[in-house]
Amino acid sequence: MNLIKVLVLNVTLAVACSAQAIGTTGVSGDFNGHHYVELEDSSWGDAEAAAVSLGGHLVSINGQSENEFVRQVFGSGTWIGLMRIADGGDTFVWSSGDALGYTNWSSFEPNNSGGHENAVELYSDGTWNDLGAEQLRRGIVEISPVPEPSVGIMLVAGLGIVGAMARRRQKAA
Ligand SMILES: [Ca+2]
Ligand SMILES: [Ca+2]
Repeated sequence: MNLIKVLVLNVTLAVACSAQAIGTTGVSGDFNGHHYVELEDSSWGDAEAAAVSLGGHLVSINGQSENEFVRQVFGSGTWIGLMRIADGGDTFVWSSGDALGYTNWSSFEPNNSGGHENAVELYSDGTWNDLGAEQLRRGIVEISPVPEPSVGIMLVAGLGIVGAMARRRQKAA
């Protein structure tokens, strides 16, 4: 997890010579309880930094249905959260820290053309291509809901307090 953060930071620093706020396009959607927001064109590193500032990460596509949702709502020319962890390496990770399971590479991809294709974009057919992180694409942000204390937990805690008060009253009697 920390390693990923350091790597993301490295990519961010390498790509972002001048930090500038990346705006949103106004296109957004919801899938499986998660909220998705589209960013304006930027490098992959700037897009991931903007995603973090919005409380999420670039999208981690965890299955075919999520891939199809992203393709339909946001289309091609978009960054997803997948990144190559080392120049020339074969290992890709999600910037969110999600485990990499489902993949949907385009034919002959990832080809690492030129040796520095360390970021991943979505094609119009929903397949994936590794691409230089300095290229400009619309980042897709995935924001997971913040867990709230459940009613059940609050109820148990409340009963505990009532129980303690009852015991104290018994002792006093
Ligand atoms: Ca996801
Ligand atoms: Ca490629």
